[in-house]
Amino acid sequence: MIHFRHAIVRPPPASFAAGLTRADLGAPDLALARAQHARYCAALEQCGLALIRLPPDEAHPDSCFVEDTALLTGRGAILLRPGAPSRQGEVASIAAVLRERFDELPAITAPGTVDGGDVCQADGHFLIGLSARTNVDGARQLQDLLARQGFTSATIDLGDHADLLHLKSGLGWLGDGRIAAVAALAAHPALRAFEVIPVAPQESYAANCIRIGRHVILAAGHPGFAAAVRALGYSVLALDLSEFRKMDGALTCLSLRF
Ligand code: CIR
Repeated sequence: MIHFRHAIVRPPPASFAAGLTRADLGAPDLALARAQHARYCAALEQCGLALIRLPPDEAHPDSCFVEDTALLTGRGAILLRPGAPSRQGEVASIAAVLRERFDELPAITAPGTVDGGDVCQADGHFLIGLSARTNVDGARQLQDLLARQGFTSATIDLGDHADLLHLKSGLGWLGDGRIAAVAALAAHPALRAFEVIPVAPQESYAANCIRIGRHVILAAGHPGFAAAVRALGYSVLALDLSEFRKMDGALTCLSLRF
């Protein structure tokens, strides 16, 4: 999807630095993270979205990464089950918000696990990454639930790409049949039907981008990819995400758009 009206967001809690990370970039600065989050929210509003702002969830250091808890497809909502045990408690408060807006709320159940960061919607088709967070059982459950909503789907095994935490750490839907992808994923058969916009190795963090209407939000500091996106005719909004990157987070994970 590229047309959204709403987004659910939640600022980083005071416990943010205690979250999970594999990045070796040092501890995040909470005040700067909150300022970057505020700028992120402003960018979503600039793209025309109405924000549903949840209070910080102190019990869950990674709770600002709301994307991993649910999937909103344009045809319905699905509750996910994050692969990291420390994050599974994040789902309940998101479920309460979604229950007010969606009549049905099916859920991924144990032993299945799915992180939203492993799910990339490309119009009527979904790409699902099999990763350290999303297992085969969870992916199968998700594929069944998506089929009931009339969507097709395919899986991409990230087993050989340990540097990618999630599928969307390495690719992003640009709309118009286009997917931005790092070299490790660009030639995957599951992407054959799409026009792949390559993301250079030194700019791989930029692959996680968000298309909304005529805008593409991307991480600042990636001039090559920004120029490629502009050349496609999109308007680029570049945001500094340094403090979220320290916690293995990127753009898409900071909101649930619908
Ligand atoms: C985690 O490891 O779960 C968080 N520190 C980062 C999650 C980022 N989520 C995403 O990219 N969808």
